[in-house]
Formats: sequence, C-alpha cells, structure tokens
Amino acid sequence: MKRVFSFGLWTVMNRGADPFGAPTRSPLDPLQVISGLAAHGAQAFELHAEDLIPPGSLLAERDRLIHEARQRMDDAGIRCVACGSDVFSEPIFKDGGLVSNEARVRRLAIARYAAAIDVGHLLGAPLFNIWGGRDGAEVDASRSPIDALKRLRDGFNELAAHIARHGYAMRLSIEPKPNEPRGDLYLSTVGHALAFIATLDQPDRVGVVPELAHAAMAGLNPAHEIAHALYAGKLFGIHLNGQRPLRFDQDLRFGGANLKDSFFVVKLLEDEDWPGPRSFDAHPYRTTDEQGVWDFVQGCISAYKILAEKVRRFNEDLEVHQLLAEIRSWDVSVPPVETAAEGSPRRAFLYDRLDHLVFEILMGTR
Ligand code: XLS
Ligand code: MG
Repeated sequence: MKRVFSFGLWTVMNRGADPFGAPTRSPLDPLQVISGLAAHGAQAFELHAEDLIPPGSLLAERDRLIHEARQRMDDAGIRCVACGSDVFSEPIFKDGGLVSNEARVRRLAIARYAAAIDVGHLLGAPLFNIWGGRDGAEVDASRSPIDALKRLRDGFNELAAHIARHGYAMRLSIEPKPNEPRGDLYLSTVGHALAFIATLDQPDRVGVVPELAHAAMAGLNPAHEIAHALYAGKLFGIHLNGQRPLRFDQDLRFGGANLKDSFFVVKLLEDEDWPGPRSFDAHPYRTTDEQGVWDFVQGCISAYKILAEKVRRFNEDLEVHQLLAEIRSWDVSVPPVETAAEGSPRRAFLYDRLDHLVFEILMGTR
C-alpha cells in the first residue's frame, strides 16, 4: 500500500502567533502552499474552506480561487482529502457555532458549514471534517449540556441531509477535543464522538478524526483512542502531531514529543493496514521562519517514515517474535477453573524485556 501524506493548509500557513505573542512569519499564499506541499513530499492536503476563500467572498471570486486551486492540484499531482470550515475564529461564533444559544447564530453556522461542504465537493474532498472549536462552554449555567447535544445532533443531521440532497460522494467526521479554546468542549474524546454519532439520522455517513494532541490533552493514550475508532469502523481520518499530556494545545510537530506514543500510533495504523491519508496537523515552531516551514513539512513526513521502519523492525525482530509467541501460547492453554487460583504455574511475564526491546529499537541500538 502506498502511503499518502497530507497536511492541513492551515499548518503551513500558521504565522506563529500565540495567545501571548504576535505573528513571527509573513503570510503564505494558499496556492503557493498547495504547490509547496507537493514539492516537499506530500501527496494530499486538507483545508478549511476559509484557508483558500476569504469569508465574505462573492461567488465569482470563490469559483476563480477553486479553479486556480484545481489547476495547481493537477499540475503538482496533489489531491484534497478533507475540507472543513473555520467556524471558530469570528466573534459572531464566540458562544458556539452549532450549539450557540442564539438560533440565528446556529443558522449562520449551518450555512457556513454547508457552503464549505460545497467548496470541499468542488475540490474533490471525500471527507468534511468538523472540529467545532467554539461548541463548548465556560459557564455551565448558561446552557444545559443535553440541549447542546441536541443542537449538535440537529446540526449534523442537517449537514448530512445537505450532502445527501446534493448527491455528494462525501462523508462527515467529528474531530473531538477536550477543551481549548472553550473551557470545555462537548465532543471531547473519540468515545464521546462515537456515542454521539449513534444518535444521528444517518450514522453511517459520520465518523471520527482523532488527533494525537487532543487525546494527550485529555491524558488519554492516543493509540487506544484510535483503536476505538478503528474497531467501530469509524476511523475516517487522523491528525498526527506531538503534545505533552494535560496541557494547552501545543500542536508540536510529529515526533516532537511522546516518541513511544507516536510509535504505537504508527504501529497500529501500519499493522492494521489503514488505508487513509497520514495527515499532519501541527505548527512550525514560533521561532521558525518562512523557509523553515518546509523543514517542518519534511520533518513530519520523515518522522512518520522512520517510525514505520521501526515498526517493521519490531515486527521482524526474532526475540520480539519469541516473546509474542510465548504470550499468545498462554491464550490457548487455559487451566481448569478449580486449579486456576492456587494450582497454576507462576507465569513469567517478560514484559520488562519486551518494553526494553521497544526502547532499543526506537533508540537504534538494536
Ligand atoms: C484544533 C484542530 C483544528 C482542526 C481543523 O485544535 O486540531 O486545527 O484540525 O479545524
Ligand atoms: Mg486537528
């Protein structure tokens, strides 16, 4: 299987601003980013419709930009694998997009998503990914969480109906996150998203896009989060990056933190032969300049390839094989129930050795 590497346009276009500091890089043009990604090893990209088409653009301007983007895509041999919408940065959505307490604002959010779905369709995106960054709360007294879920349900149902009505070959996904920018977001983990999807009118059309950083922010094991999505047949996409647990959203480059977690995520995707694009959603460091963003792109891809190679080594290692064969053999030799408590032999769990083999393989000493 040929792996497809992808980046959000917003990752490379990120200008290095943070809540305490102004941008440190000048803006990059999205069309330039599309060609630049292809030139630096990516075969695909994701975007928010607004990354390409400034909000408020007239239809003719939208169509011109889409036409130019498609031309770039054809010339560079790069495709669009997911579209979304920036329903989080504008003040009008400050109390939520789909969950806002103002019906008028909820309508605006749905219209905004629907328009972005149309853009995604015109760019050939097979997925519309929704990260509802404002769909949360700081003041729980202001909204019942049940009402929030019902509003989210109504919004997703409407968007799925929009896709069906137009006959688009496009699926929907939810990208969960526990918090930030809101104090708490309602769709916080893969588990929350899966339970929520089951309440929708067309659950088959909707899946999840787990992000490593978001799982780590919730103190969860990202490989386990992704496994739940895979197990449910709902892994529609993935956002790869780095993050120290239980902190603000760091969006560090892939490989920039949590080496072992990253290894087990790559191992899961590779072992399961997951066919989807390996999408990076991280930011070049604030200290990086306009040239350095391409090092960031190449670095993320290279980190994935190196970890995939480590997975191959792990899977082919003789001692690892022996240990795993030993572990598997326990599964078939079930001791009779009456002797299980005191009569069965003491098992040597060689997990210390196994864990060290992982360490050695990762460090390159094996
Ligand atoms: C933010 C999200 C965001 C989405 C796209 O935390 O990761 O970047 O992936 O809207
Ligand atoms: Mg993301």
